[in-house]
Amino acid sequence: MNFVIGTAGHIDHGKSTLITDLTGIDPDRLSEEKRRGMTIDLGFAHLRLPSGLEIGIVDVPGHARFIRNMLAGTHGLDAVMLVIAADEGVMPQTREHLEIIDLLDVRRGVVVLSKVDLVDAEWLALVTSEVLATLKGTSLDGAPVIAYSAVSGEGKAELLTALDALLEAAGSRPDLDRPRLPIDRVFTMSGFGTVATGTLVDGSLTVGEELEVVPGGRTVRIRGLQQHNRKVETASPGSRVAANLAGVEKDQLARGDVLARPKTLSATRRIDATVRVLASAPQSLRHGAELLLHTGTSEVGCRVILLEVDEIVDGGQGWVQLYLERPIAAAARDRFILRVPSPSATIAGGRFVDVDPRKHARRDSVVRESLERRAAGDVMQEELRKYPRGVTAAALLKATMAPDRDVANLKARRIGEWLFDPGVWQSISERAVGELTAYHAAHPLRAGIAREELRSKLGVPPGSFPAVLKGLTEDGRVVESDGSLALPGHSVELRMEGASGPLLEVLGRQPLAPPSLSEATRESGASAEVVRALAQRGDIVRVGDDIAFTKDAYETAVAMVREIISEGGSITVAQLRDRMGASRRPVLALLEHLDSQHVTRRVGDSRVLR
Ligand SMILES: Nc1nc2c(ncn2[C@@H]2O[C@H](COP(=O)(O)OP(=O)(O)O)[C@@H](O)[C@H]2O)c(=O)[nH]1
Ligand SMILES: [Mg+2]
Repeated sequence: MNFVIGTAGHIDHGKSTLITDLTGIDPDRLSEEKRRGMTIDLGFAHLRLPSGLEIGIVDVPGHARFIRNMLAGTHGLDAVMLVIAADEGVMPQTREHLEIIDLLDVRRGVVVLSKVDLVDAEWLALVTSEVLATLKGTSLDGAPVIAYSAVSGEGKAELLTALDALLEAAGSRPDLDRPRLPIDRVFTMSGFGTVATGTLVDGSLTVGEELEVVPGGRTVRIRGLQQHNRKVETASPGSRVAANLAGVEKDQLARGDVLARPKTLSATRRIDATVRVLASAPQSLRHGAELLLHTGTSEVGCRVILLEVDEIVDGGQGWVQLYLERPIAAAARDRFILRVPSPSATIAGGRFVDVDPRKHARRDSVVRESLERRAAGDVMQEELRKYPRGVTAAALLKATMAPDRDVANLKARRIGEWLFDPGVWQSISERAVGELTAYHAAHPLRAGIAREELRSKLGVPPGSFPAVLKGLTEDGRVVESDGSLALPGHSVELRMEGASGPLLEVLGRQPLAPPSLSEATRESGASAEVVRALAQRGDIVRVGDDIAFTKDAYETAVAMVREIISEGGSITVAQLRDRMGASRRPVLALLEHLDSQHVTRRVGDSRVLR
């Protein structure tokens, strides 16, 4: 099992010292950090707990100016150590970090009351009660509070035992087989090239596999993997990972980018979310507010559309649509924080429910109900409803980041890889039947509508139309023959009685020397529909645009052709004309038609059999 824990707390309260004391690793790795004695960016270490469990540790800066770095380090934590110096007590970033932990819903943690060597028992009791009051109502309410000193060693053993107990209760991370590595650091190592690090979620990574950088779409390959400074072949979810990458330069990657399997994760600029405004927020959340959105390791400017109200006041909750300045990788259920850029302050946070939504009308109860169903866990069923022309299982998984098994549990009409919401499928079926009914009424002598014509009438894209047609056929709504589509009960023959007789009679008067088709239709009064229907049924054979034979005459003429060729080796237009007693036009048309049917082949002025 893999776990990652992080620090939180006000500057100078002893977070980095604690990490060094626990692990022997100084998390302040930048020279500027060493010079100023202050954490600026994230630091990383690892530790073996008394139980034998090996865990990753992320150390964050406490300074208010570096909150964005703290936020990048706090995503994906299994547990947090909130460090509060006993001599100073609760300070501004103690509160702000606690608020962020609460909004990100990190529910496991310990409070380390540090520097206890500097205070007496009376003061310690006072600070302890202040701390307990501060935790009240937050996700860390009830967390153990451990008095600790890096100088005397007091509390260290107790802290390690407490961490073991916390993680034992945590259980392993979900493995959806769709790994995401939100990058928190990129650097180059001589001899290796580009290395990206992060806390891996939702799946495993293996050396050699190809990944996509989201957003951007660049393809990279994993050349090597490390966990806690050791080479591994596979890294599993919930672990700190350093990935050595081929196919990318250091400056082509940045914190906030996410590595994922190709085509499994989308970048988005519009997100529906549920949001909670902090009770202590310095301002309410207003419709149209321009704020900073932090999620995973990324940070992006956004505009907040309040879907139900004009303002959410301190402590309130609501539905929002976020418009981002640029696309970021995001998945439904991911947590986020909203901050005011200046004066810098955290005001709200929440959870994404739809990372590929439409624009919504405000105060629309249908939208709200759909969001409520999504938030209640029906993410995939709700996602399916968004596709009025069907969607593939792969696309649904990408849009929701839900586990594969959710596909099997969907209420859906399934046709191969394609899925249709039951309501959507009913509407497609009804529209198809309506279109066919109308088409048969308008063209009673046609066998049916062309595939492409029905497709465009239904507005179904070429990609899913074969599936739609298969489903309609399976449901007994449509029958297909010779490339045209009809209602199962449709029959041309019944409606042809009376209409076809005169034309057949005109063509049959001198069957081997028929008049032109235009003359014959004029004389018989037959419509183009009748001609088409007769040809489709095989009662007449059209050998040219304006020439048709009755079925019997055509067969007789073909037999004559074969006979003449078998007697003399070949046939000319003149020979056949004499035999049929016809004019040149129908004879020439017939021979050309036989050429095109690969019955005969032209050699000079005569023809031979193929
Ligand atoms: N007396 C005493 N000083 C400490 C203790 N822990 C940290 N310090 C000092 O407090 C200062 C800030 O510590 P640091 O770990 O950098 O705090 P951070 O900003 O929270 O990471 C340093 O000068 C440390 O030596 C402790 O347990 N006792
Ligand atoms: Mg520090």
